[in-house]
Amino acid sequence: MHRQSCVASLYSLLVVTICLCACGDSGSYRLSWTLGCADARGPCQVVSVFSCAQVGIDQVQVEAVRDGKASVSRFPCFDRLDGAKATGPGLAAGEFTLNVVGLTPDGHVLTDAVSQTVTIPESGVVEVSVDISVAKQCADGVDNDGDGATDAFDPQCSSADDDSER
Ligand SMILES: [Ca+2]
Ligand SMILES: [Ca+2]
Repeated sequence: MHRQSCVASLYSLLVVTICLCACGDSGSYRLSWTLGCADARGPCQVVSVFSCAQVGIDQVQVEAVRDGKASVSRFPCFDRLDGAKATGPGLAAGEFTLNVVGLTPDGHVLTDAVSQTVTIPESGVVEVSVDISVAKQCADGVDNDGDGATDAFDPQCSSADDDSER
């Protein structure tokens, strides 16, 4: 009898613990991204790590801002399991502004921020998608034409604003 109730309480403790870890009581965002679809300068759909590497992006940084406070998360630009998608951290329910940028392999901000307002639910996720505009070819840290010279070192680049290494 005693053992049974002990097992029962252990079991309910386990259920509560699992629920605290897995259920949570906060929602988040589920973000998917494309690269340079809008201006037709990027690969648009991200199908591999190469889609990201060819425009110099290694990670996607998301800043979730509310009342001047920001929660910053970084995700791989292309995840082997998740692709060009990521689930954000637990956030309080309500309206947030998401500022999304692409980062270089050494963690510098490479792209202009794209901002989107979302309403985080009490639980579960709100689906969001953004199109990240890519950097100019002469400022993306990539040897775009494969001639061994990158950006300012490429004689074909007239300035950092030049969008062609060719
Ligand atoms: Ca380049
Ligand atoms: Ca080059």
